[in-house]
Amino acid sequence: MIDTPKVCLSIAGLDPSGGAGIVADIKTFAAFECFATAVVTSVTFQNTQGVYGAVHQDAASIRGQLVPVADDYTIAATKTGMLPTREVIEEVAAIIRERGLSNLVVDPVVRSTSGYDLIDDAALGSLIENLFPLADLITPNLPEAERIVTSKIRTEDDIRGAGRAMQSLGAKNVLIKGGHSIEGVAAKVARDYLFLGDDLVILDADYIDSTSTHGSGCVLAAAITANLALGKDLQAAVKIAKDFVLEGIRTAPKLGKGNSSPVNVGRYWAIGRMDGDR
Ligand code: PXL
Repeated sequence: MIDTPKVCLSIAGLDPSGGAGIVADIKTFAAFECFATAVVTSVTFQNTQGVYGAVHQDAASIRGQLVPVADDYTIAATKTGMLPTREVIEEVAAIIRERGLSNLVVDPVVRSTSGYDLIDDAALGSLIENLFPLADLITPNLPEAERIVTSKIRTEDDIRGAGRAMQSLGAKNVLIKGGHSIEGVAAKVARDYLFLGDDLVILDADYIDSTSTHGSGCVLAAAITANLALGKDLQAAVKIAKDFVLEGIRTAPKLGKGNSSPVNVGRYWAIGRMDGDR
């Protein structure tokens, strides 16, 4: 008998080139042997060379996609990624509240690596107001954290201030990613800061100098989501996810002609290395 898998839900944008967004999330859920479900918030036009446009969904589309899935399955954990408009955010938040969806990871996607704005200012305010209080974890990178707290982050003191500021905006726990460009942190260290309630856990790994990082934020948040679905606590889930992304950058297949090549998302190390010899 095959065990019933944990169902994970991604509410995110479609990157048809497969590096980021829901395609990356689905592959990541599958890598951890979770059952992937997905609600599309925006259809983007992109490849490894750039982002060329997007057609956003409206509230009726979000509700139309999400409610039948929530009616039918027990959703063990949910991740949100690109939520392009205030309308989409308000509907997503309303349904999460109505359905009591727990184990919620909010990746506050603001702009693509190539500099395309994936969300407008009104939407960012709504994301903070409506989704931060529902999230078990938010996962901003440095530019996202700067835009959320509206100040520059240069030092570890700034990071601490930003993490606590985001908690006071309603986020219970905050993971600020990408401390390798912070003053006083060695350039070879990829340092992330996990604000876990009143605690701060510093997570260090070797920094890999690579452009094959397209989708790394999506994969990290999706891997955390999958591990929460599997019953891991937040700190353990973040550590496993960080290992998974680093391995994904290290073994990236260098696909595409552009500068933003996707990370590798594979079952091999998710299951094989973390859980022994299954
Ligand atoms: O990595 C941020 C991101 C999230 N979601 C979608 C994206 C991107 C970046 O390009 O396209 C759909």
